[in-house]
Amino acid sequence: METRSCRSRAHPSLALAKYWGKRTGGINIPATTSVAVTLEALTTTTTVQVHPCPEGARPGDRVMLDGEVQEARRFRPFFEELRAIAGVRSLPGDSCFTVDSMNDFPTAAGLASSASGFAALATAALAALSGTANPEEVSRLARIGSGSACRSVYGGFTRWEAGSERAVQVRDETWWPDFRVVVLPVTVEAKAVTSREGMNRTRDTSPFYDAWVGDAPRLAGEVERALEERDLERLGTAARLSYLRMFATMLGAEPPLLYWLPRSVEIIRELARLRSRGIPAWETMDAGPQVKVLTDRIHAPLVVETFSELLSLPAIVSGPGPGASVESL
Ligand code: 2P0
Repeated sequence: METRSCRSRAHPSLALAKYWGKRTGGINIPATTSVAVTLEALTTTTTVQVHPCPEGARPGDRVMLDGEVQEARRFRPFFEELRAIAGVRSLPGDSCFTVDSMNDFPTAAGLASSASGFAALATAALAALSGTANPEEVSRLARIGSGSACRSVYGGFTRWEAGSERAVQVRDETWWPDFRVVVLPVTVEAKAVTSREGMNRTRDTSPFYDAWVGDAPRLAGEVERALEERDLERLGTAARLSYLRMFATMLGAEPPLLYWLPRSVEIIRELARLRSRGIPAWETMDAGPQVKVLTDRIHAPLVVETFSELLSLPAIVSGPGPGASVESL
């Protein structure tokens, strides 16, 4: 076979209602329904080459991320699934994959780099193999690499139902043009405990886990209704409950998980003061110390200005962005 290559782009998926916990009996099958926004201002660009496997080196796939070779084990289930899809479709599944991926933002620090990373990888790999990338198939494949990646395949606002193998789009990126997320990076350091390990530890040891899972559908429904109404206060209030309950559950794990830094807490407290003055700004956080603020186009500059001195990197302001796409084939 000849070598074929494809370049793709994808953006991270920021959960407004959180995915935290996996069901057993599948790979990355979520225990909670998550609802998310795809962030235009952060981008992963990935090139995949499909080529004959090198002699004596099976499976022979190679992944570079921001110029560094990645541990093969993390990618094995993904490539196994990709080869299975290729087999079913009579595509050249005995080939090997060489991946070169770049993020224009800090990797593995709680900015959802694995979401955009696997969405871009699944898009480019399927397009390189078959010439096209059907979003349903891409979303299912991306999930094998990293759960939240199945949401990044779609633009705008997305839902990934508990128990589901893929995400769906709720509203596209034109639905709420004034919606903004301000990302406040308080550190550039990679997190100490991966989301995967953290989720499993929480499920296996936190006495609060069942309550978290039981409450999650109601919060996801509330977030979706707020999106439908473009009601920022309702959305921000529900998103805060979702992330704080997620962290409450993590704090109950053994050993406990605490991703926050003092600066994260400083920002959370200052945002409460801004809201008491009528500024619409509600925070959410993920498996890392960075704070993301849900606000609107008019107030985003004030949020940036308020926190600029506390940050390790400049704040990033983002609107809802498009789904993963093929750049060149
Ligand atoms: C989310 N996070 O909904 C949640 C909220 C972090 C906190 O999805 O094990 O990298 O690959 O399925 O998707 C981060 O976890 O975890 C995540 P895996 P993933 O965005």
